[in-house]
Amino acid sequence: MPKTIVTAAITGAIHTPSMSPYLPVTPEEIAEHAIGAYEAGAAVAHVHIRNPETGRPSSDMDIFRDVLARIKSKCNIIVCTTTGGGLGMPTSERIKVVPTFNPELASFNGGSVNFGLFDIPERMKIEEWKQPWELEYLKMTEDFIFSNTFKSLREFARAFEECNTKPELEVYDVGMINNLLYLVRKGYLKTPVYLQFVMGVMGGIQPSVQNLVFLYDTAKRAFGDDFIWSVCVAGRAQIPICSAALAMGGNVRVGLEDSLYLGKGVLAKNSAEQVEKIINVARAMSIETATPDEVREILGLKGLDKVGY
Ligand code: KMH
Ligand code: ZN
Repeated sequence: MPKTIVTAAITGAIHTPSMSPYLPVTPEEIAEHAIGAYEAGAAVAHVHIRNPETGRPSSDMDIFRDVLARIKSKCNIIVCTTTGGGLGMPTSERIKVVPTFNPELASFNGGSVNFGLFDIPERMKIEEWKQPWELEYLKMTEDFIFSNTFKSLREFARAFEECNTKPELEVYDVGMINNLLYLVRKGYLKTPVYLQFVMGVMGGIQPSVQNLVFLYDTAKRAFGDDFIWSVCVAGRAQIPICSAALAMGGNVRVGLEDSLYLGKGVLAKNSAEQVEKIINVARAMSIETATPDEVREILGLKGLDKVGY
């Protein structure tokens, strides 16, 4: 049985500083959480960056450089840079991280979705907002399409190819598997593809074991044996659905990007705590987790000596 890939998504662009005091914001904090996730057993860190003063998702390449250098100076974790960026960022800003840093792995969003965060303020009952941008950022998503048109998918695929960056294909709903199959058939993406099933974003597929099996079966019909898959879950079903994925032979992603909690009513202090939790579940199932170098082998990555940071 191949070893399992554990990814930690460190800060993301869904949560805002008022939702948890533990959400990493500065380059130091983001790097420190990524290194902590590595020490806890994660082989991949999925990284977004934020404006260190306001905590707002950012596409500033100097901040990215700082974070990437800090992580690389301390460990050999694979960094999967985001090309999703922050909500409302133009695609031209989102892709820049790939040609600028030539990462080994980067997220590649598989289609458009009405990425709905507008319900979070009511659900979380936040009493005081630390930053003036937060509420508006969340509310505007009621009328916001996270745009990944076929034209931009083709352009993203070309940029990834030129930089020999492996795409981690984010699948927010089942139809996106067909978008990706189209890109493979046209020769824009190479197999084996690496799929990340993203469950629980409002506007996308909701987390359940049935839906996870549906995603897996659909991917199997599309790609045969030519795919590797992982799952991540926004919200409280993070650990339960990741546990189901482990039982199905899949790979898992946890981290504060997807859930701020460690358990009911308990905020996670960092992504490492969630990594530790899911690795304990894996151990209980006699599933071994892969080191960064083993994941490089599994995913066919070019290696840390070939990145541009
Ligand atoms: N920024 C979100 C809209 C990614 O990193 O590529 C989606 C996201 C995916 O976080
Ligand atoms: Zn992300």
